[in-house]
Amino acid sequence: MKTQITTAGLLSVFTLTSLAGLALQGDPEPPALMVPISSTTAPVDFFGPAVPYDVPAPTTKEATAKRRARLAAELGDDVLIISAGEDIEGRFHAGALFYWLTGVQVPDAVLVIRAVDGEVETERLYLPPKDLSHERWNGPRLAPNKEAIAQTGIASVGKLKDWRSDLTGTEESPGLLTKRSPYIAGEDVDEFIDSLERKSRSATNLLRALAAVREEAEIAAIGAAIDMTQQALAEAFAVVQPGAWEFEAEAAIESGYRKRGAFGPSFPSIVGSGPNSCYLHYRSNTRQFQAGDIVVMDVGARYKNYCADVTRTIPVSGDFTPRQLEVYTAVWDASVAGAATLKPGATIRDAHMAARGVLAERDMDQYFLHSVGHGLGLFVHDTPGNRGELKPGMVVTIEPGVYIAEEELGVRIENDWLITETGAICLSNELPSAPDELIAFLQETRAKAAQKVAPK
Ligand SMILES: [Mn+2]
Repeated sequence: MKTQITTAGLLSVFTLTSLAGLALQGDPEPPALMVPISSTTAPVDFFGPAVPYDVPAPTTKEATAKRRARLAAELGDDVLIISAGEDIEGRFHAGALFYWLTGVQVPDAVLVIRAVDGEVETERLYLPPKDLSHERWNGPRLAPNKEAIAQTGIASVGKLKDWRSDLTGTEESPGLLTKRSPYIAGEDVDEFIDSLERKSRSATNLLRALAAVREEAEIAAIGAAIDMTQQALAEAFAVVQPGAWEFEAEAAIESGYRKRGAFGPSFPSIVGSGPNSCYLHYRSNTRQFQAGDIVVMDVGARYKNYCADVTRTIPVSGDFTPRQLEVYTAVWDASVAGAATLKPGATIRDAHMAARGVLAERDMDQYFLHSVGHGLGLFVHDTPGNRGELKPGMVVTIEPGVYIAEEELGVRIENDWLITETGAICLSNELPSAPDELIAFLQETRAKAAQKVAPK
């Protein structure tokens, strides 16, 4: 995406591809963004060296304080209990909604907020104790002390072992839990509340809805995740050749994220060639590419806790067969029709029906097996769902697909869109997806890669 978007900058964004140009139909003025984007990252460079991204952190203590205040307004007089989640394996990242509220990356940590009259009455972060032996093995970890209060801006911190007793209290000193229903999120807090036989409600949908209209810095982080995903896909384009393997393309993609500063993939990378192009969530990535195959790559980086989700489908041989082009063009036209519906007040379902209508005209709708898109941000599949109203500042994907198993021919095209006050702008349009532009870019990418490995 063009992250440097000003009113003038929008025009150049829209002229980049025909898909982005959609947002200008019947609209002589470039649409104003409700959320200005002021990131300083450069436009996507596909052929230069990989440079780590550095966009401002979206989850600062100032941002999380505002988010907790907005949450309290929704809680009224209720209590929210949310946990960071377990450190199961690999590199820990806290549950996205916990992190959104705290900016804290400590396994098992718990946040309790009690609201009164729609304002934060008590907020306390519970952390494991200072443990130098643990830190010797694993590195520094935030502990329950003044430093944690200063760093997080959360009014009070406690020891992890105390959060249950603080909630329930004793007969002499009543705890934080009121007779009203607490909102909860996280398995261990679920079990605890169950053990008290108190009624509770899941906090997940409430928090997702609160977070769905993204802040300026969140949009910049999503944009960076999308940009590095496009770059990583372009690098994989050069790897996809007859005789190479699906896992080699996967390795190029995930290396492409990491060397640019991403946490890693935001979901298991899908690289499905030939028959595997028709398995929607194929992820073993173990087949050897053959000339004439088509390959679906549905992938996305996670960066500063925000997700990208971009799909490109390319021919292994470097050009589509006539039949592949026919199907690809139908999916492309469906994606254009779907994206054209995006605007405040519309829904993903509207986009779905528009895309399905195009595929029905080509007699391909029976091969369209999933919804046309979803919200994107803290989660790969985020709010809004199919029927949630789109609002300026939301980010959604549009990803129609046609999967003809008997022909080993699956095609999916996925782009990410920011909803504006009057329509939407494409955040993933620097990596082409229109049929002609895609093939031209694929061939250019391979030619450049071949030059790099040519003997001197
Ligand atoms: Mn998707």
